[in-house]
Amino acid sequence: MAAFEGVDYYALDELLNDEQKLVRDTVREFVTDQILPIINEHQREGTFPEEALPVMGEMGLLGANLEGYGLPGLDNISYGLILQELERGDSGVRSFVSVQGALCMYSIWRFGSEAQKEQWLPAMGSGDVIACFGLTEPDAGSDPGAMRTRAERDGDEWVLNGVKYWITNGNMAQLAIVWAKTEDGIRGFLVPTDSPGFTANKVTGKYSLRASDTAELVLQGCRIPAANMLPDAEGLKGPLTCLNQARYGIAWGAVGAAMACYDEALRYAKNRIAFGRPIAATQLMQELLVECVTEITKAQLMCLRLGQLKEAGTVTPQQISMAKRNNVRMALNTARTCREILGGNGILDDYQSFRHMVNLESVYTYEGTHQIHTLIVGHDITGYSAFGE
Ligand code: TGC
Ligand code: FAD
Repeated sequence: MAAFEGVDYYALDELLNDEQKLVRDTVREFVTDQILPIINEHQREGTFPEEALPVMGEMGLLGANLEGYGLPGLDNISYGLILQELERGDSGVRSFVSVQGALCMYSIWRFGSEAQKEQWLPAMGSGDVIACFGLTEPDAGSDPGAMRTRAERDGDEWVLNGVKYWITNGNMAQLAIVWAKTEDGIRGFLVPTDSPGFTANKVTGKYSLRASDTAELVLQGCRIPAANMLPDAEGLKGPLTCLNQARYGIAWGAVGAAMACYDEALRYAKNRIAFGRPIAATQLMQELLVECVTEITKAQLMCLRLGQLKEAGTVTPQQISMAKRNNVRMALNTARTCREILGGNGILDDYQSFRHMVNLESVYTYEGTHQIHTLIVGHDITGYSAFGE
């Protein structure tokens, strides 16, 4: 099969500079050569492709838009293109990079002390230390302010008690960033996973994001040094600020998943003969394909503009919510449509659309569900909050 060339109906490549195109093409090649050949095996086994990790570290894909501490400091459009290409491979691989870079490294980079930054950021950038981000709990997902995990000061230590659930990278991680309630409100804690009282358990039975490590974190009298609190994150605003980084990347990543499905369905439709001619020559299949390419193009435009606003430092969380909401729904719809174009073959793992489709069900739900992003934008445009009471 011919190599993947991307989807660029509006000549958007002309809006990218040479460095951005080089970054995009390098990651595209990495995904073609090193992720796609192994992804089905991991999908079947329910394992994260750890063999790709050292390469991702060497390539500078972890925390790629952060500066200092040996990190690449790329612009935000290059960063978005990296996530687009990774999710063209698999949402689980993009998830790993989002959690490591946008949630965990960013938490320390933005809210950590100088000593914390020096201790952790270079090792996280190279992939030598893997981290996870524990915000959600079994009974507090969309409403993280309802969390029950508590941290209490005991002399020179913090003692943490509680359960975090659905935590990406949680079993692989050497470091957990745990958000917990204290006497002074919600604070973030750096919890080495070999701390006494810390356990991670694998979440099993997933249909979706099978090539991603998902865990329950149990903190039972878990003791960490007092110096392990992030000094500059106070209240729910701390973790939510990190979520803005990750949601930005997901808006780009979803486009990559949709591009993979569309590319596959278009090639298939041109080659699949029914009633004596390619199904691509039928009006009904053309309608489906045109809908896909149009929606992908609109999402690409949204990403580029969002990237410009982020580069300018003026982007709002609500603008990011709009792009996460739109692009993930677009990708899920595109994956379903492409699966349909593949007919019966669409349910086989010889093809990618079904895997992307089931993965995107998780992406639709995590980092703020579709409904939560509707309410965030709804609040912004009307001035009325429709959350809760
Ligand atoms: P609310 O009263 O609206 O806000 C509390 C404080 O936070 C501030 N804030 C933000 N700050 C920065 N960025 C944002 N996006 C912010 N949204 C709100 C807000 O200004 C306020 O500040 P202050 O100073 O007044 O205290 O909060 P609420 O309790 O009403 O709840 C609403 C909210 C925002 C929590 C809800 O809309 C929401 O976003 N829920 C979704 C939770 C979520 O996204 N969880 C994700 C967990 S991590 C994950 O899923 C990783 S998946 C793996 C991968 O990424 O690949
Ligand atoms: P709930 O909050 O219980 O929502 C259930 C339904 O109710 C949803 O459809 C929701 O949209 C709707 N709903 C809720 N409130 C309202 C409302 N006010 N109005 C209208 N509808 C509403 N979390 C982490 O902290 N770290 C991670 O690394 C992480 N990784 C994840 C990986 C995977 C594979 C998955 C599936 C989840 C992950 N999460 C992670 C958790 C994720 O962020 C939550 O699942 C998500 O925020 C939704 O929370 P919930 O599952 O508790 O659903």
